[in-house]
Amino acid sequence: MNANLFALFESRFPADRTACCIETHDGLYYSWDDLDRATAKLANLLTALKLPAGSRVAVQVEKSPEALFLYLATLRAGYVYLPLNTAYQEAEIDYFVGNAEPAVVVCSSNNFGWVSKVAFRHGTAHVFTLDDNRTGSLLQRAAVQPDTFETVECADDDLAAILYTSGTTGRSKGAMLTHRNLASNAQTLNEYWGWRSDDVLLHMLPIFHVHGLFVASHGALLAGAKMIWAPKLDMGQILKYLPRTTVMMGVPTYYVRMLQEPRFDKELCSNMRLFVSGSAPLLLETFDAFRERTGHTILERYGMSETVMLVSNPYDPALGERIGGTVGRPLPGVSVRVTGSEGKSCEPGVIGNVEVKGPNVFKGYWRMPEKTAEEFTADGWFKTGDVGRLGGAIVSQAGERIVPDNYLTIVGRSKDLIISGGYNVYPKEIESFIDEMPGVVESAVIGVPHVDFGEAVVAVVVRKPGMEIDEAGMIGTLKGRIANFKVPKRVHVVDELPRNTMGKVQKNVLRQQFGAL
Ligand code: MLC
Ligand code: AMP
Repeated sequence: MNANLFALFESRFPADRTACCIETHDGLYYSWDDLDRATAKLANLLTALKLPAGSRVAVQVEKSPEALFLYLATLRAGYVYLPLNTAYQEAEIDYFVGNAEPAVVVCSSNNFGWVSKVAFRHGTAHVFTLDDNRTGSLLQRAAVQPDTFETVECADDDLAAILYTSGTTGRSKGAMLTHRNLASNAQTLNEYWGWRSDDVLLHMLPIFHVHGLFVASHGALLAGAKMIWAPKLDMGQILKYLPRTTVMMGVPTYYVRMLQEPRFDKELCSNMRLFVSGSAPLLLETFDAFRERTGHTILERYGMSETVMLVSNPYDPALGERIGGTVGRPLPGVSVRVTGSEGKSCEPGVIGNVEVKGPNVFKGYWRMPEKTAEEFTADGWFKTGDVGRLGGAIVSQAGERIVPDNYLTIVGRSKDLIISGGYNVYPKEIESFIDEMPGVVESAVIGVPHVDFGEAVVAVVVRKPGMEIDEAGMIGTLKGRIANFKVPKRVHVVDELPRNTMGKVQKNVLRQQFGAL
């Protein structure tokens, strides 16, 4: 059997291919036939380029149905998709392109000048443009291609995508996901979340990360269900489309913002069957307030780029309750354990390192065999870098709630990572940019609580004697160099950083001191 993920989607297309597959915020309708033809044309174009087997197709474009079709066409043609956050700037793109050596780069026409220079410098053979208004050289070239294509045969273990995920110490690592990783997870979620062909997904997430590209899109594609496609989080569009929607997914910021909108109420959600939250911790107060306002219980789940989805609160009440503050139970086929410092499994309720196994766990980091080996235990479990417990109790203002032993609660991370509005920021990377700036001796970047983004990035900087550091100036300079969500919201200047006896910067002390924005 062909293990190509696209072949799985194809096998589930609805019988009526004239039915709507994607409706856009600007009033366009794409049928399943349109998806089939557009992906065939794009797959024919990629094939005509005679790329070597396993070639990477790196894509940094605004969200559009055509961008999704490019992803699907890359799968269909048997190549490897490499999505890139639209906020990334030249230094970041330079690293990804240099590391992944894609044969094809697709960018928006506004960025063609600098992206093509970077790509050609690293030996990329083909650079195309794709804009979110159905224009660009990619579509021009694809337009003359045939609109049928026989999906390429793939093996389970063939690469489908590489997702860059930042490293705690060095540079970003490319997590290699296979067709089997993605297909097994999509099939599991299809059943576990009760996807139906008459579902309508309000798709508002970006499509360059696991949540929007895989979890949301795959869910609808596998169910043969329709998507309403919006470019970004927009309350006006939520108010407009929610009455026609049955499923919505978001990072916690989405739910925080929905609760801030007075017109967001029970009535608006009367057609909904499922709200999913993930990518960052959902505060219990948001979970409770959402239930109070809408009568709906948000389903929180947990995953990562290296593994797609791992753990989820149940959809079906027969399987258990959705417990706020927890991320639920290991998905069918996924094993989760929590281990202590000697690698032994912890007793229920005891906090330790979260380790996982399953068909969804990635193949390794792109061209980093040593790093890959370090992230797995001797007995083959992947170390998530998250810290949590199975069972135990959730304590809130309402009192203490005992949690069943098969429910996981994430309580922190062993990796020095900030999650801001669902995007990961690695302090080390920001510190290295700041440390190169004039007048700086050293810096420490921390995450502090933020009502909208969950956590916000804050920098604490030691200046050279006699030098001035201007907060606004430093923030302005960083905005020109790194993705905007990584730029500190505040910069505090100090004479020295607090250190422990080992000489390690005490970030907990800084978080206490500079915790308020
Ligand atoms: C935008 N800004 C942010 C930010 N997003 N700052 C910190 N953190 C963020 N996440 C800043 C911009 O720099 C800008 O600053 C200002 O906010 C307005 O920008 P915007 O683009 O208009 O913001 P907005 O549209 O409101 O975006 C916020 C958001 C977005 C939360 C909707 O960040 C978002 O869609 N996040 C989703 C991320 C996601 O999909 N994560 C999934 C990862 S997968 P200035 O100063 O320039 O004005 C994963 C695995 C798993 O983790 O388990 O799912
Ligand atoms: P990424 O590397 O972008 O894939 O981010 C994965 C990380 O996001 C995980 O390792 C967790 O730290 C975090 N994460 C994802 N979902 C949740 C959740 N529901 N609660 C807490 N953290 C989460």
